[in-house]
Amino acid sequence: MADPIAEVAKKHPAPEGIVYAYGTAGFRTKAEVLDSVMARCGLIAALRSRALGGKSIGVMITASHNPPEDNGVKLVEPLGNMLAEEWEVLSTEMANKATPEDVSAFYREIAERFNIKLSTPAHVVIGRDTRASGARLLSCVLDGVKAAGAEPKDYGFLTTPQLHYMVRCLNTQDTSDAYGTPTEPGYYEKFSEAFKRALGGKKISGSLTVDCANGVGGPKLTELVKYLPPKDQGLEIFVVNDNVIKPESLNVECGADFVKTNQRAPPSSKSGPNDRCCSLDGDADRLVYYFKDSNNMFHLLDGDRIATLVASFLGDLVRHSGLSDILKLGVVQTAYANGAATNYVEQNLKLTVDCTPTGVKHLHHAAAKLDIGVYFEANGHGTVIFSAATLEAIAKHEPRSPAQKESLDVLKACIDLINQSVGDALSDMLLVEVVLAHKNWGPQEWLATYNDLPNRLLKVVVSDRNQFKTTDAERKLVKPDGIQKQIDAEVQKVRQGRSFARASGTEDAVRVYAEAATRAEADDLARKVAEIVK
Ligand code: 16G
Ligand code: ZN
Repeated sequence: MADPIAEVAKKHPAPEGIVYAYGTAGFRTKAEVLDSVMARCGLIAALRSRALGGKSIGVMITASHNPPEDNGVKLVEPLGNMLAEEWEVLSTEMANKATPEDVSAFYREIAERFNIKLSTPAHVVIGRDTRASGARLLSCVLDGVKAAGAEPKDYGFLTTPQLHYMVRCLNTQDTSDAYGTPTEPGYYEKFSEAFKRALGGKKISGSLTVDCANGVGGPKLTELVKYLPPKDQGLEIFVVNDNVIKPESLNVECGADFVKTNQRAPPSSKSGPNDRCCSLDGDADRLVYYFKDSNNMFHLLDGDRIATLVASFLGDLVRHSGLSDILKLGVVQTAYANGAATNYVEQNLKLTVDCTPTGVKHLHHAAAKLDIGVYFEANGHGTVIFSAATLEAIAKHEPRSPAQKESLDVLKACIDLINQSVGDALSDMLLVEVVLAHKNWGPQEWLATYNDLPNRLLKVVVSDRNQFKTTDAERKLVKPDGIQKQIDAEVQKVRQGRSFARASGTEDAVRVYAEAATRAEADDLARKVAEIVK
């Protein structure tokens, strides 16, 4: 009898000489060499579903902010979390098997190792961004899923957070933790309804221009807007850079990564002084805000700013609801967070700050240990998570005054407004708008909360980035020997200096970050540290 696993591996052979790795954001590389990886991810997803008794596992086909010719894939756990680490390793091993027979043997080996009965029903849920290669890669995933005898559910185009949402909804349906209706209208209804409640009758001043990176966020935001309150009672949104008909324009001169990296608005931007603007990335899981002041100066309000804004607001709500004795709020950042942001959270907001290595899963893990964990990377990835005990305490809490009730109602609405399955640029954006409306702030007031230290990020090409080993949440190098000492010596020479170097998880390079009291000192420090690691 034919072996369907070997057959599908034969249909999508692995190109020779390429070593694949399931990295911080799944597999990601040039789309033309991903067919075999996609088919094998279909197999792994089916096995993972079976290992969890048939729960739905997500497969998202996207390369986020990467150029249009790239693509990638990541797997999503039943509640919307990132794939368990052990299964990342299995995925890598599967992707690198040489022959169809090796693939088939490894498939059976995994089943044996985890006591998986291959006759158990399996469910795999798939979404993709708008890249030209998406349709072909989807068919490869479907081939893998079907070869494994699993049932695929293809949602077509979705943002990454929408796919996470669908997975969580499907797995919680008909339980007391039901997250929502696993459909696109279900998603828009849930978040727009929470947005209305969270606004609590407050007015939003001015409009918001949203740059969608010419990616999947564009059409999805246009759809979401239809569910939001009419603009005179809610928010006027202008959707720009939403051309998904021309996939070669994805992330080109626009999007959150462009704005954060270049520290400037997309060249196509026509916004005027003090107009609120924000940018999504190619799969709408990153968000940054910005504006031009009356002198035409550009100001970025990045992930650090979103974290501080949201933490200050949620902290106030917890206090004003009468919950501050029992609920502790904390902020989780990475070493890339601006020192001024860290300082502001500790000194002004009087909240704890944890620092973790780069990558959503590390921040998420640390935030999950808090009652209310606000986590954002400076690049705009992030969300807020509430522990089960926190949700219960909030649900049970009896307000002692109308003012407490009002705060409690807004707090509850915010919980519903924040996508609990993963960081979501669309939901984060609505949350920022709610906070600004309650504080009656424009971008200027938001910016005025603290002054960023000038900083510089450099990419250094080295002969072997794997030599660079870090400790202390990537803030110190332990290898190569002696380098950290030299970095420390340079840091000492500038005012308010801080610098670190780490191997990138997504590119073949070492990244150097430096900040200091002045632009000249920050630039100089970055250059010196780059020289040291070179
Ligand atoms: C991945 C991570 C992102 C991180 C980036 C760092 C996820 C979903 N994505 O894109 O959070 O900021 O890698 O890239 O975790 P780097 O290692 O090249 O600096
Ligand atoms: Zn992304």
